[in-house]
Amino acid sequence: MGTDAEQHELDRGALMPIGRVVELVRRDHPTVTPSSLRFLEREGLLVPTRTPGGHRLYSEADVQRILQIKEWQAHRLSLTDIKQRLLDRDSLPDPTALTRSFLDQVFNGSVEAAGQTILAADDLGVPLHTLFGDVIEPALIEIGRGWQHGTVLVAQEKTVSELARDIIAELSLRHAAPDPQGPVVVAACVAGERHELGLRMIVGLLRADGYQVRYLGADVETGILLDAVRLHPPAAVLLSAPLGADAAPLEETIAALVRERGPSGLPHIIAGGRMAIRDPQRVSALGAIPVNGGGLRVVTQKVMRLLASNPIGGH
Ligand code: B12
Repeated sequence: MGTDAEQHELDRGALMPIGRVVELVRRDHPTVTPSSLRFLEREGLLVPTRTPGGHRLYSEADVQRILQIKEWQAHRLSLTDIKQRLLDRDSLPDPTALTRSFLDQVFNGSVEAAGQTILAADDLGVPLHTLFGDVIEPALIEIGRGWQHGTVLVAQEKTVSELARDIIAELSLRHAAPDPQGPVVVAACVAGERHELGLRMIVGLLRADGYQVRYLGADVETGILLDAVRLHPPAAVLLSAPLGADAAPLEETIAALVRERGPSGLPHIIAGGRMAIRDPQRVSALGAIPVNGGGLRVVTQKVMRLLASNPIGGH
């Protein structure tokens, strides 16, 4: 769980000197030194840019690459295997092409092969937020468009969304790194909301970032959510709320949380989903923080920032 300043540094694509990179990588791999980075470079695994004066500068992609190499080394992969994996990864299609090949396989080939396409990209170290935000989310949006225009049957749409659900579940488990001291988050789609894949992916990214998430799934009645809140007092509750004239499920859920915890003991209540996109004012008026816009990656960053500022059990 990095600081805001670090995230900002990575977000704006700043190039970093070797000392800064060592500092960042050491958080997960304490034995890293400037000379071990220079070794990776001599082995041809890494090519930092150079200032006119010859100093090495590393991009965010370089840092991610180093983290990946270190992880593979921790799993005792040989340098030869690591080189091969990096070569395979470098020759992977970009996320847009991966989305295309995933959908082509679902429609014209086998569902299992489509799933393996994404899992293989994960094996090669494509970041989870890329697989979720740049591959799976666009695939689902495209399916929705096809369904709306009558070119995709409901049966096809369901096949893709069920497959996406399986993949998201598998990747979330692979990457979960819960910090036992870290904050607990309860997440659910309110009653009536069956679109759960967006929240499921956010949950996966939070788990990978150390959060302990109790995820309850789609269409969750208020009483069930309250039981989860009693069992695992959360620092935040994430709710997905549908669009529609009826705001009652969200309103009822928030009112029940207020009764349960009292206004001063309330966790952050963060609401996303269609209602937060179309009518954020209404979400605020109901007592939740609306989070919307910019796609999965941006939405998850916004949630993480809110969680980091949480007054209850924050970190
Ligand atoms: C798969 C799907 C379904 C599946 C859902 C399966 C599942 N397990 O989730 C099923 C078959 C159940 C379904 C049903 C329906 N669907 Co549907 N569905 C989709 C589809 C194709 C993909 C949804 C998806 O996962 N998208 C990808 C995720 C990542 O995006 P997302 O859900 O919008 O989430 C984003 C944000 O909202 C946010 N977010 C979501 N939850 C949360 C929670 C928090 C806390 C935060 C911070 C953020 C957040 O995170 C994401 C960031 O980008 C979309 C098409 C589309 N454009 O999305 C249609 C779509 C959403 N469905 C639609 C419709 C109309 C329906 C039905 C009414 C159809 C019907 N007549 O029965 C029902 C309603 C069911 C219900 N009661 O909820 C419309 C909605 C139109 C609108 N006005 O908003 C869409 C847009 C299709 C279309 N093009 O018209 N659907």
